[in-house]
Amino acid sequence: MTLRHGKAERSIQELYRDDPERADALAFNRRGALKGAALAAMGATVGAAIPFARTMPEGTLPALFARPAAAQGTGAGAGPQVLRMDGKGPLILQGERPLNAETPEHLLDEPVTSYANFFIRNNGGIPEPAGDPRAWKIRIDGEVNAPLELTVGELEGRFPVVTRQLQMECGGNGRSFFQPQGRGNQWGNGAISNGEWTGVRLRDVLQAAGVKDTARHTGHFGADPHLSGDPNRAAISRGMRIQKAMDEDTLIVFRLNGQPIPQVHGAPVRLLVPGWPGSLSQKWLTRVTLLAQPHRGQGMGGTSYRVPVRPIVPGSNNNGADFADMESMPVRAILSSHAHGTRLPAGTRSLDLRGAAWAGDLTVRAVHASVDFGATWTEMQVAAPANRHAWQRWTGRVALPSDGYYEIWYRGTDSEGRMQPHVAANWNPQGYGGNPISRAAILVG
Ligand SMILES: Nc1nc2c(c(=O)[nH]1)N[C@H]1C(S)=C(S)[C@@H](COP(=O)(O)O)O[C@H]1N2
Ligand SMILES: [Mo]
Repeated sequence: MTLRHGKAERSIQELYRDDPERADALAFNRRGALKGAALAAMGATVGAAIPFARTMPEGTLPALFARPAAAQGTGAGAGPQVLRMDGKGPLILQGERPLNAETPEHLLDEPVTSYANFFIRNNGGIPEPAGDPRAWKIRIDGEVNAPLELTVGELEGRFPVVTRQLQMECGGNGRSFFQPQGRGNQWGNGAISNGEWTGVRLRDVLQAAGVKDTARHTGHFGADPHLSGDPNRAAISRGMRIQKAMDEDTLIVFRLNGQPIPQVHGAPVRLLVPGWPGSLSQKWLTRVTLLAQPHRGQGMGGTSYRVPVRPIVPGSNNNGADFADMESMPVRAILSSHAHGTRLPAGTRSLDLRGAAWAGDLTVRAVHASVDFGATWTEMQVAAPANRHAWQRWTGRVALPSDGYYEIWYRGTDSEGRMQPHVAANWNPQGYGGNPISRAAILVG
């Protein structure tokens, strides 16, 4: 179906892509409601009648077209590139050098994320597997009374071993929702995992070395090579305030889901710093140093993992000098029961929805879903987390009045009452903290 636009006739989809404002003005006829020919055109383009056309918002691209091709498992246009790797599911390949892959939301349907569906985020190369994993050494130094060198075997023998479900989310999760685009992998909502990790508390290990009063920050080091091959450059080396290092859920882990950690996820040991940017969870861990000042490693300072304290003009240049480090990640809900672009049989009149939600160091108070473009919202049931810093699963049912094109909108609210916003807010050059309300397109009939 086409809309008249000057001399040329173009599909509304093309028009939305090339000139969204003009497309919107034409489709909505500048009266804020889809009517007549425009309604028919929009319906034909999305492939069905639109039962809630009355509340379809002007100025918002239909979800069917809005979600970037790389972030949708199905749907129109060039399909995403799929990761091919032993033991891994069909993750969305974000890049091969470094290797990065995102989990489509509908594959995050397991309460505990399996290796197959665990997203991959690398900044450098992947090191060769250790010959003897238990002999791998990590060093604790800096502002401590007595620097320590410990093998993985010693870690496991010397400190209490704990097993926890912990969510780990890339600091750039949701980056693709920013306008204009932020620099980096264009993640949808799928750079998140909730593994069952086994290890020892970082706190116990630091205390064994004797934490000096001067210790205020950590610095983390790993064995992965920088892409340039320069041995003097770190792929990534981040650090955090000592308070987070002393949290009982901040671990040095050596098992994922009861098995040795797979190589791509940081074997044989890594940090697991739940609720804060995933970049703090150093893989192939070799050293943690304690510092009086913030660490100055790769990925610290400037605009890296930092967000504006006062909003800046979207798209503007900013060196991030007065930004603040990202710490606890913002609330986000995912939908795992239905893939974006799913077609359901004619006559389907209700949907049983399922998903997960999390909110950094906080918990999730509520998840709501809407099938009428946000005019009304249905509260979902949100389960308690398996333990602190685990994600929370949610379920609920929504009613569909007739066949047609729907968008399932879903949004979380954290334990302090903060809700996911309508658009990615607090724009920043590298696109951190984008957690707008999500939308999945569903066709019935
Ligand atoms: N050594 C090392 N650790 C690292 C990284 C890396 O590139 N090198 N990437 C970080 C980032 S940005 C994220 S989001 C998580 C991803 O962990 P995963 O690949 O196991 O999912 O690892 C973090 N730890
Ligand atoms: Mo990340």
